[in-house]
Amino acid sequence: PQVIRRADYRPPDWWVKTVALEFDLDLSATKVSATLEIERNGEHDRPLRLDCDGVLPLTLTIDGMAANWRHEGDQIAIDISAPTATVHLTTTIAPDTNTQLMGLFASNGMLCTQCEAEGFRRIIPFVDRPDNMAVYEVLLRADKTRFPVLLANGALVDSGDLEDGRHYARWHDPHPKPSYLFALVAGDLVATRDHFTTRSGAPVDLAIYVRAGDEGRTAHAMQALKASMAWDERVYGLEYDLPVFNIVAVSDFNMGAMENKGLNIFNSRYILADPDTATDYDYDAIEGVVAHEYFHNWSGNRVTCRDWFQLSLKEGFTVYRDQCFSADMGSEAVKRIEDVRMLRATQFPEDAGPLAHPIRPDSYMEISNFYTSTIYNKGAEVIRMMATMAGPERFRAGSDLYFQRHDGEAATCEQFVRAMEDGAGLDLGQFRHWYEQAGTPQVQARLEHDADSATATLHLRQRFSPTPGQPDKPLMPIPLRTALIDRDMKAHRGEQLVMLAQAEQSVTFTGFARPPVLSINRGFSAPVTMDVARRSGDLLFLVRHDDDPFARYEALQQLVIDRLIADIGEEGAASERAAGLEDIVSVFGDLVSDQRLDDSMRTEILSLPTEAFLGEQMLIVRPEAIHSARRALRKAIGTRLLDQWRIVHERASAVHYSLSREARGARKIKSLALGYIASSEAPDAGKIAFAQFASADNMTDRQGAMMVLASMAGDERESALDSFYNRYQGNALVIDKWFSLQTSSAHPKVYEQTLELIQHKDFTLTNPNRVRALYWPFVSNQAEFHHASGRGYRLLTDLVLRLDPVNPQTTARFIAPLGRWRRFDEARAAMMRGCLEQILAQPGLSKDTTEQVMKSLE
Ligand code: HT7
Ligand code: ZN
Repeated sequence: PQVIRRADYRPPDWWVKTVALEFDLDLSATKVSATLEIERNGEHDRPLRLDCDGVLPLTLTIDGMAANWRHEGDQIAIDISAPTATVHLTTTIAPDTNTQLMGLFASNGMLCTQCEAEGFRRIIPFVDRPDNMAVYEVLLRADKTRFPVLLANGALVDSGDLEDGRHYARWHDPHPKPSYLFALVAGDLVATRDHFTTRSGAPVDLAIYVRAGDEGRTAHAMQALKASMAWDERVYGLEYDLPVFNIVAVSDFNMGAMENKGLNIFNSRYILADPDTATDYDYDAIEGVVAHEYFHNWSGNRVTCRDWFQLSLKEGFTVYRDQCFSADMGSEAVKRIEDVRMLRATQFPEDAGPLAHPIRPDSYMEISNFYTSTIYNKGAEVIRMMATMAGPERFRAGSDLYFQRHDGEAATCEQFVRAMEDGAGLDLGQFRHWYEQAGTPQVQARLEHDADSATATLHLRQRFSPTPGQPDKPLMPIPLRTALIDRDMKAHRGEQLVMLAQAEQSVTFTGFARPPVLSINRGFSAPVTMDVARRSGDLLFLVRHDDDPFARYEALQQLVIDRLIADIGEEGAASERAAGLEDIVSVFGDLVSDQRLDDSMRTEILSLPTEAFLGEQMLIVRPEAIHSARRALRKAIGTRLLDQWRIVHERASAVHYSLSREARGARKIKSLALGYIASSEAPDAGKIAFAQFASADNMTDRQGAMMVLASMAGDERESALDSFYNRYQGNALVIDKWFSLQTSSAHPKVYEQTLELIQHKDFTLTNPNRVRALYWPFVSNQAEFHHASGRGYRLLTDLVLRLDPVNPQTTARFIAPLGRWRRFDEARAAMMRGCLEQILAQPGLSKDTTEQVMKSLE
């Protein structure tokens, strides 16, 4: 496939200024016509080039005269002599055969679009690039019975009936936008409606459209939408700018949601919730995604991206904004822990592997492959660092200037950084390397104490590992929130922001007669790995006394990681390891009843790192050893603290269901306690888990119990799984959970069960949610996926080969796990490479999958 390079950016030769679209909608043959007002960009005689993917014009006129076109790669070229022209073209497309779910596609009898990044060219040939911003008017015609609801961007300007049981709706969006923000929906949908009045007094009609029967599950999404609108006004001074804001939920969708102007389209899993079918985690995800898409109205739509290399301009900034929103809506500390856990689970491995890329990449083959954790989550961390360096007021001044300067434009990351420099008064010269450089920086820290001068000197170093195409890297400025904690007072004199900008740097703090304890990278102020030289006992001290909740969490995680890595490598004397275990059990025991913690935070702190994360800490991952060491530690914590876990479980079980913070915390700790009770192998564990399952009046408790049962042997497991399935048959989102519960379990027969599930009548390759629900937990189940026989790799290869012709975008996301072959022993690495080679040899393999496989083999 052709490589597209950032350095080759040139503005388009022709601008499309206005677009009038007409659709005669039909599941199998939709007729599309487009009238484009175009304008030559500068002095040249180059043709108008329109991007096409699977569609060609059936008719084409220029200023009313039939015109010729020719193929040039993935484009058609049309010679035009005048400086401006009216181009009219027509085509016909078949939404019901569009299994890629890009462009116009059918989902459960409705029609909808997905145009980001390059889907619009599957609807009509067009200048399909984000720097072409045009005003759209859209006329939709369809059968009134099958498609009673007709929606597009902007506001409805006209509607009415036509002959033969058809009707029409005309929509106009006054805001110039790139084609990737175009959307239409047609279907038999019901709306939940509400209103919002902007700070300036403008009324906005809000609606969430779902299939009949789902309307009782939209209240939480609507609440989240109104809260997001108010938050963006309060925190960023940004108001909504159309009289309507529509959301539509669809079941077949490649990603989470899409921020089309005035018509957001959502994967139904990020809209539909009620206590019986959605967990607390689902509720939070809905709140976060609704906010994310709403915030795009400014960070993405009003100011969009010049080209797709700038994707993090809108995605990194918008993720940062939605993270802050969710922190404000709930617990800042818990949200930070969740976000860092996600970054470490997804972005750190990506940044350390063959698919590593900077947050502003230099090249790509298929842009869909760049909707990555690096662009989104590391992108958000880069914005967060600027916010940390500037402080809230100056950061807001920077963002105000950015929106003022670039409103209505297609901008670049460099323009964002410049606005931050000018508005926030930051010098971001060296900081720009964060945009250019892939890989996670490694920071070493050591605190040296000098009793004579009563000083503590912090010695810091930064290091980088090479990443593909970047063998050497420049130094980066790394903001480290730091505190030195007095051992007696168990307090510090204030936190400092230490900027590590050189390869090695030392900072001296005065007034420390005794060596203090170092608390560094508090709140995870920089997305780096820390290697801190510590005195024995320091981590335990931090777990008990650090006033930064993230640092407390981090200290216990580190203590556990150190312990497990030592166990896996059988490092140190057995007696030392036993003493280490005593420390962990004892601190867990204290934290189970620590009054300073709420239950939600308590659950975070007392959760063990995943097997995959432990693997990340090792040069060569040893799946079986990790699995047994972690299991043994869980068993020890479960057994030694069994009485306490029982008390916690009972206490939490007495709390009635509500969405209050306390009740949610109780549900969270309840299932954690249940998990430890099960790990203790207490004879009544199955009975307790089944009782939680059977008496649950909400999905959080039911799923929490089911997760524990799914890993157990015995009748309770089968009976709970059957009852879960029978209760929710027909509810696709809950049946997704039923699949995931089984493929993520630690049951000894999980592989065989997964094979059976692939044959289950409810499994289908055409629904991305279902594919991800079954396969993703299996692939993330380290001990199973990396089974020494290679059967896990073969199972995934089989999926890739079957799914690629159906949905290449979803397929390509499954390549990364095989691409990690360098981190495994020779036998596993050879099998993983063999699978990649087998995939690459498949005739007709998509561009998406080819790019990921080629890079993984390099
Ligand atoms: N901006 C949206 C991206 C998106 C997307 C990209 C490729 C293929 C399908 C897609 N659906 C949505 C999502 C977001 O970040 O808000
Ligand atoms: Zn986004």
